[in-house]
Amino acid sequence: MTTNRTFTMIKPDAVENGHIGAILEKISSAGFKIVAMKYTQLSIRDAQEFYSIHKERPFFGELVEFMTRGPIVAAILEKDNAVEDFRALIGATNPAEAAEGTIRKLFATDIAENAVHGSDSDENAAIEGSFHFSGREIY
Ligand code: RTP
Ligand code: MG
Repeated sequence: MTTNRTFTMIKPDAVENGHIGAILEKISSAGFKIVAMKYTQLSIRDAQEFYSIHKERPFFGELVEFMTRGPIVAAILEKDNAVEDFRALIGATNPAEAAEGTIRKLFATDIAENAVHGSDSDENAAIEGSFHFSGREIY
């Protein structure tokens, strides 16, 4: 099942800017089915663990501060080829380099505050989904 799923977060910037509805509409229109979803806020410890792969990067402190400053929407999405297709839907990390029509092109602020997260592999999709949801929260 995990190969047909990915994990996403609508990040604090997009929530603050009122883009939850528009982003969910793009996700649904692209054929993704929401199988789990919650409105929540990451603690500093949560963000440090979730992004631990980046802990040596110069932007790590800024990333943790950003991701914890307000609520997010976390969701597990299902679709054939979910991980790759969702990365295509959100666009490049830096919105200035993101393709026209992608979620980051439309809604991101800059390379740091880039509106959405998308898992980068099937393995990470499964890890990240379980980080946020128990089995009873996935339908
Ligand atoms: P994500 O994991 O959130 O889907 O983003 P991504 O794969 O496109 O990018 P990644 O390299 O995994 O970076 C994770 C997040 O860290 C922030 N970032 N800031 N200031 C900077 O240069 C910088 N670079 C990355 C972004 O929020 C990025 O999405
Ligand atoms: Mg990433």
